[in-house]
Amino acid sequence: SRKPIRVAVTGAAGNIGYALLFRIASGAMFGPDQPVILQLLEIPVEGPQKALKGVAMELEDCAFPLLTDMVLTGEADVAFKDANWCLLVGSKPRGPGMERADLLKDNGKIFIAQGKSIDAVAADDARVAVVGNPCNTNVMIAAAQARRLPADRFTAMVRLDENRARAQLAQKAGVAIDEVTDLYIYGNHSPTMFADFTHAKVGGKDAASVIGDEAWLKNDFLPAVGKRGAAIIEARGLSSAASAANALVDHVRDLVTPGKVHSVAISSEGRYGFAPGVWAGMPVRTTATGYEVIETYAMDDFAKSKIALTNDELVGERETIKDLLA
Ligand code: NAX
Repeated sequence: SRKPIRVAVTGAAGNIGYALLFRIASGAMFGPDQPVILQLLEIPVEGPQKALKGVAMELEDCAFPLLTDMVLTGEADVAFKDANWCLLVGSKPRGPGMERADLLKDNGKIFIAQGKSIDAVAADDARVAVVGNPCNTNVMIAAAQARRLPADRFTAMVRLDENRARAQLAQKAGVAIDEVTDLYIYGNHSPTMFADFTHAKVGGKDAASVIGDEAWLKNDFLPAVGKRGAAIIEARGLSSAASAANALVDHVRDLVTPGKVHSVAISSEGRYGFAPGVWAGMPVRTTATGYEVIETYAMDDFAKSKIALTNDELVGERETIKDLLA
C-alpha cells in the first residue's frame, strides 16, 4: 500500500477547518487510493484545543479508510514535522477597531514563526498553501523565512476567486460550468483582484462576444467577484467556509495533477507587470515536479490597469510589514 501523505493543517478547529478536514480524509484532495495523516495545529489555549479534540472525534467517527493517523497539537514543530503539505488556514481575525496595518503585522508574526518551523522540520518535498488572510502577504512572510525550501513551494490561494468567477460567468451565459475556460485570477485575494474575462472562453468562444455586454463584464461581473466574500458574510452572518475549503481542495489537487492549468498566487518575479517579490495570482500549469507559469497571455490596456491596481495594493501590504521581512 502507498505511503501516507502527511498533511499539516493550521486553524484546524476553525470554520474552514471543519469543512476541510473531512474532504481531505475522504480522499477528495489526494485521490481515493492515497492514505493521509492529518497533523492538526490550533493555538495552545484550552478552548480551541478542546474544540480540536471534538473535530478529531468526529473524524474518527467517519471511519475513513484513508485516514491512517492524526496528530493534535498546539506546537508548530509538532504539526509540521515531516509534513508533505502545510495548509496554513489559521490566522487572527480583525478585531473591533483594529487597523488593517495592525492586522497585517499581527498575522505577519504568526507566519514568521510558522515559516521558520516549516523550513526546519517539514519534509524535503514540503509544499505550503496559505489561506489565512491577508494570504498573499502572509505567504510572502513565511517564504522569507525559508533557507532550505525554495520559494516556489510557497503558494497562496486565489482559487476561490477563480471558482466564483467561473460560476458567475457560466450563470450569465446560461451554460454549464465546464464550458467556461481560460478564466484566471491575477493579483491579490481581495476586492482588487482581476478576474481576467478578456481571455476567458465560453464553449470555446471568446467570452466577451458570447456575453455581448462589455459593460456588464467590467462594471458588474468584476466587482461581484471581488466583493463576493463580503456578500456571503452579509447573507450568512459568517465568512465563506465550505466554499473556501472546497477551493483549497481544488488548489492542492490541481497542484498534484500534472497538466492542470489553474490560478495560484506565487512569487511574481515581475511577471505580468507585478512587482518582483510580491506574491500574485496568475495561471500556472502543473508539471510532474511542480508547475510552470503561463506567461503568454497578452494584456490590453484595461487588463493592465486592473493589474496595476491590485499590484499597488500588494506593494502597499509589503511596505506595511517590511520590518518583518528583514
Ligand atoms: P476561524 O476564525 O473560524 O478559524 C481560524 C482558526 O485559526 C481558529 O480556530 C483559531 O484559533 C486558529 N488560529 C489562529 N491563530 C493560529 C495560529 N497561530 N496557529 C494555529 N491556529 C491558529 O476562521 P475561518 O473562517 O476558518 O478562516 C480562516 C482564514 O481563512 C481567515 O484568515 C480568513 O480570512 C481566510 N479566508 C481566506 C480565503 C481565501 O480565499 N484565501 C477565503 C475564506 C477565508 O475568508
